[in-house]
Amino acid sequence: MIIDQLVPSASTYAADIDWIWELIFVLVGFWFVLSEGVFFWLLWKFRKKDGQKAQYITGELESEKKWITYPHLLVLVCDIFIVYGAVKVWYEVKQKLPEAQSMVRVVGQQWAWTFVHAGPDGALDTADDITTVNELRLAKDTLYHYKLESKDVLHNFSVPAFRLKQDSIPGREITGWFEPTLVGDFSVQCAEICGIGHGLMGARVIIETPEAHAAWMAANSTDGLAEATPAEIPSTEVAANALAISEE
Ligand SMILES: [Cu+2]
Repeated sequence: MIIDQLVPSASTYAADIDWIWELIFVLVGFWFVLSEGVFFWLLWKFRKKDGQKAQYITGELESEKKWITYPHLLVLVCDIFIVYGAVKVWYEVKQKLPEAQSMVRVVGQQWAWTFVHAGPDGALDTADDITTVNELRLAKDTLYHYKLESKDVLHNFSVPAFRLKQDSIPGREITGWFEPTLVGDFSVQCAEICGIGHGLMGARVIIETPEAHAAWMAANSTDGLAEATPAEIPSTEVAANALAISEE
């Protein structure tokens, strides 16, 4: 409600993340405004007055302590709602791994993102994979698994429009998922300080209709190139080719 006014929500779980964010915002916001309001009202009400000596209160009497105890209990009740909502959303987004329709490998390095698209066969590490730099191409309404890696230091694959933020860790392959729901061009960022070029480590995610995406795959997959040159293409040449494609 509040967030998608500012950042478009372009994945199936964006609304779940927004919901828990807004629940926390409303509950914490209510107590913040109330407590700050009472605080400044008390400062004003009991301000220094001529001829009136300040009282020393230890706060040990029941009649004084209740001003802390009762609000504290009410805040704890709010915590139950937040914990319940957080576990529910975490389970839906991070614990569940719905079946993939396609795959993409995401590799962070100082300071760029490399995306290996599965290509027409939907599987990684096959001849028809398409490699691009700083440009992730996806089809709308397709469930992707991503395999997130890092070549050097900690990075963080952040796609605000998906409400996705995941650390990439050298030596590990982290699997997650997303399903784009909106055709468009959205930003990808690195959300983990990773060196002097961290701020330049931006990329784009381009979500197309399944038809347009299939046409892009057909035009760029090495299968198409293999048809033109039946000899096996060395992998370095494939990557160089993909780079040229991404720069077009
Ligand atoms: Cu980075």
